[in-house]
Amino acid sequence: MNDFNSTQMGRLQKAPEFFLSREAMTLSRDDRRSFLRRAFVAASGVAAAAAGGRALASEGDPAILKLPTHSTGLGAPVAAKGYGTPSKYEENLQRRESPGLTRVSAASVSFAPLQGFFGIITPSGLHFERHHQGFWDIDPRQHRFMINGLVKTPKVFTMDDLMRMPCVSRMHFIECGANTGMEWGNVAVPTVQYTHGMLSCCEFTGVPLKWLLDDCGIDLKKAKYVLAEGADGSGMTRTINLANALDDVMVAYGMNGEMLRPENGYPLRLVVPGVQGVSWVKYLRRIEVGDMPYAAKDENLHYVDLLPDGALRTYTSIQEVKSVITTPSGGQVLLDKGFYAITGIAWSGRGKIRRVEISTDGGKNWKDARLETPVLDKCLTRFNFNWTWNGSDAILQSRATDSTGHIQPTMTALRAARGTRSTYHNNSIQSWLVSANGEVSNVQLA
Ligand SMILES: Nc1nc2c(c(=O)[nH]1)N[C@H]1C(S)=C(S)[C@@H](COP(=O)(O)O)O[C@H]1N2
Ligand SMILES: [Mo]
Repeated sequence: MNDFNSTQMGRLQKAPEFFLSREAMTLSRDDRRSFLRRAFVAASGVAAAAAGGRALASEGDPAILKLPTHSTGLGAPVAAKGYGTPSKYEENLQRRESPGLTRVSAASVSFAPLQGFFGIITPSGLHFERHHQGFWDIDPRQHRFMINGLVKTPKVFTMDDLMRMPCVSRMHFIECGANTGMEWGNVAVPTVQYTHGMLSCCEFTGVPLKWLLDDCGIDLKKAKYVLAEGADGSGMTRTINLANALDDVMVAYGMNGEMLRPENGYPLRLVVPGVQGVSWVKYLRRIEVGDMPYAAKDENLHYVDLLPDGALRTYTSIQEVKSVITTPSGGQVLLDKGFYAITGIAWSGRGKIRRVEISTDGGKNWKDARLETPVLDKCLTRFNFNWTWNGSDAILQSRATDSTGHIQPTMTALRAARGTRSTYHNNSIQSWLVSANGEVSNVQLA
């Protein structure tokens, strides 16, 4: 099953309204702008933008002068449910299925609302989803994990077996190889949620695969690859290089301090740092150690790049250096000229982010953004940049460089090398046009 159907996605261009609520769509244009101001202050951290706070006017601000009920009354004793939920004022912040993407039976995707995130950690309930055959909530007492193949002692582990072993916790990004796929064909989807939202970053907890392979007595003289297999019906099997398997790959049960969510592979998933999402096999039930690549279906047909001459590019799996500005980004509206904090995220499957540069003139001039800590291997890095908008058209771009020296290419450079027919592995520079009326849209530069 492919990650997208391009013709269906094409419709997105004509439906920029989907990210606005129904309420917003029925308001007049002026109302809509002020509505958006409120919506974005709440949902995406575009601060009461232009001024950065207002000087106290002589008549005062009723909102600060009046004592609200919450200052005089009794608050709720504890949250009603045993598990906390976000404020009702944040209900706009949701994962979304693309309205232009028809679900093919149970094969589906939901995109993470990157425009609303701070820092680098994706809240568990907003992690993107990609299911090739639907998702399950598997009873951990019934789940088994097996290691077989080129090992001295093949073993079957229960969740209890795994969870009493030594473990590690590490922060890593996961990105579907098809993330930003529509841009190849010049379909400028309207928001960063849809251009880059098959991306998330969490703290994962689990057992390094190497320790489990050692435990089973892996035959290091013969072993060259491992095969990872999921327990759902998607036939999700992936070949992983032994070098990765013995390095930072984890058999993980924890995500952001609690057990994995069902949609993200509960109770067990493979974490393959730096490698495209499809290799992060969910509902992990088996690792087989072998001496050849397994040539699984998704390694031959999908997640490979179609070159201009119609040939398929040799299979790749590392997610190359990439970045995107999340605010201001497509669909947002700047209300006034003046100061704005540009913010975004950068990542590389090869290591750390070394540098992020920002252009506000479509790539003519570049200036360094501030990288916020922590800056970790194969993890999102948050960047910020101070900008004063003069009120005329501006094209915002970010360009990341990683610790191996790789630099994000322009879309034009990437197309020159790889054509326009691919769906996968687009790590090019994203351009957001801020129009004089304040509206931000996705544009591709020639
Ligand atoms: N068992 C299983 N593992 C799977 C998949 C799946 O459908 N089944 N989808 C893969 C793909 S294509 C991606 S991008 C990631 C998505 O992980 P997420 O749903 O936790 O975001 O899981 C991968 N692992
Ligand atoms: Mo994917």
